Amino acid sequence: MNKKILFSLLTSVFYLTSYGQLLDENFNYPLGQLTTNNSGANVSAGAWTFIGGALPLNVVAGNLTYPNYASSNIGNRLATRDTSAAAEDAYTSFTPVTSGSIYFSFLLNVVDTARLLDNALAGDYMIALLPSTSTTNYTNRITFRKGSVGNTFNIGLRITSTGSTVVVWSPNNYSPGVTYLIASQFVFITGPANDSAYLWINPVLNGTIPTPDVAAVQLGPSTDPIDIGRIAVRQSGGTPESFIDGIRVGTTWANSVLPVKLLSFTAQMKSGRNELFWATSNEVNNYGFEIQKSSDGDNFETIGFVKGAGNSSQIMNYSFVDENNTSAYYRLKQIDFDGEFEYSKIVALNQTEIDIALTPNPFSNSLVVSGSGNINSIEIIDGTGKTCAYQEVNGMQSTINTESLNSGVYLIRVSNDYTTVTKRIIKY
Ligand SMILES: [Ca+2]
Ligand SMILES: [Ca+2]
Repeated sequence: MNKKILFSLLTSVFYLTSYGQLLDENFNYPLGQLTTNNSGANVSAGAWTFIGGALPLNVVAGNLTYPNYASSNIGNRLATRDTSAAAEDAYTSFTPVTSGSIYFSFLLNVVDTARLLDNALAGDYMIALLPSTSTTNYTNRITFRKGSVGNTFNIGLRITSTGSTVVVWSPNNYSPGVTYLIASQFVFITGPANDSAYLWINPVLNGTIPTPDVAAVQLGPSTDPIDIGRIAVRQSGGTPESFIDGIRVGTTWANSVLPVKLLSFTAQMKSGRNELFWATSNEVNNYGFEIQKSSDGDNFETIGFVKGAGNSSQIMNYSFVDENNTSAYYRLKQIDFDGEFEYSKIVALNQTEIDIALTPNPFSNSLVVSGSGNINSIEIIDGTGKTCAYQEVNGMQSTINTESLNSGVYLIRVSNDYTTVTKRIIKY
C-alpha cells in the first residue's frame, strides 16, 4: 500500500546558541577593508571599530580551518601585515564581563616571520582584550617574537604592559604556514593587581580544560581592569604578517573554545508520529538533551530526554520519537554535567501537504482512504459539485461506503486540521 504523507522538512546546520557565548567572529564579510578607517570599505558594517594606524586591516578570501573547532572554515579571514609604518588597530565589542573568567580563542596562520623582534626581546602583541570603554588598556596580550631557530616564532602571554608584568613564553618554536588554535583565559580575582591569565596553543579539543601552556599573573602596581568588553587586533613593526580567523569569546571553556557542535537538527512527521534527528561533531561535558515542544513557538515544555555522549570528538547521531503527530515547534536544550545549558534553534514542523492512498481505485461498493497522519473528514463530490458522500474520521485510515454512488467519475476531498487534498476517483 502506498501510505505516505508528506510534511515540511526543515534541516539546518548551526551551533547550539551558547549560554555564555559572547562573540563568534568568522569574518563572514565581503572582501575589503574591515573598518571605516580612512574612508575604508567597512565590510564588517561597523562590527569592528578603528582604533588608530593608517595601513588597514583587510578581509581577504580563504579560511583558516582546524579540526573540531567550531569556528573553522566559515566565511573569509582577516589579513594582518608586518610593517614599520603605522598600521591599523581595531576592536570589536561584546557584552562586558566583570567577574569570573573570560575565554577567547582564535585561529592563526603566520605568513612571514622576517620582521618579528629578536627572541632576546619582549616581542610585540597582536591580539588582546580591552575594557568596554578603553582603546589602550590591553589585557591578555598574545605576543610574538622570533623563535630560537630560523624562520620560527614563539608565542607568549603578557597580562598587561603596565607595572612589572612580563611576557611569559611558551618554550616551543612554531612554524609559518601552519594554522594554530590559540586560546586564552582572563580571571578576575577580588583585590588589586592580582588578576591572572592563561594561554593554550593547540589545546586538545575532546575533553575537559587542558593544562595551560602559559600562566601569567598581574604583578602590580597596575590596576586590574574594571571589566572586559572588547577584543582587539593590532599591527605593528613587531607583529607578523598573518591570517587570523574564527575568534570566539565566552565565559566558559565549553561555551567559547569548544561548544557542542550541532551538525544538523531535523524533524519530520512520519507514520503517524513526529521524528526528530540530530547529530553532533564534538561534545565536552555533555550530560544530554532535553527535547522541548511548543504549539506556538514561544512556550515550550519538555517532553523527553536523550543522554549525551559526555566527551566525544566523533560524529554522534541522536533521535527521538514524539508519538503525538501534531504540528509543533521543537528545540533541544543541551545540558552540561555542571548544569549549564544552551538551546538549539527552533525547528517548525508544519503539515503543508497531504498525500493519501485510495484503495482500490477504480472502486466498487467501498473505498479505503489511508494517510499516515490523522484525517478529519472525507467528502465525495460528483461532476455537478454535489456532495454524494461525507464521513467524519478520527484516525489515519477509514473505509467509506460507496454502494449508493452511480458509476462514473468523482472527486474525493480529504481534510485534516491543516490542509485538504483533492483527487479524482472512478466507480466502475
Ligand atoms: Ca573565516
Ligand atoms: Ca583583581
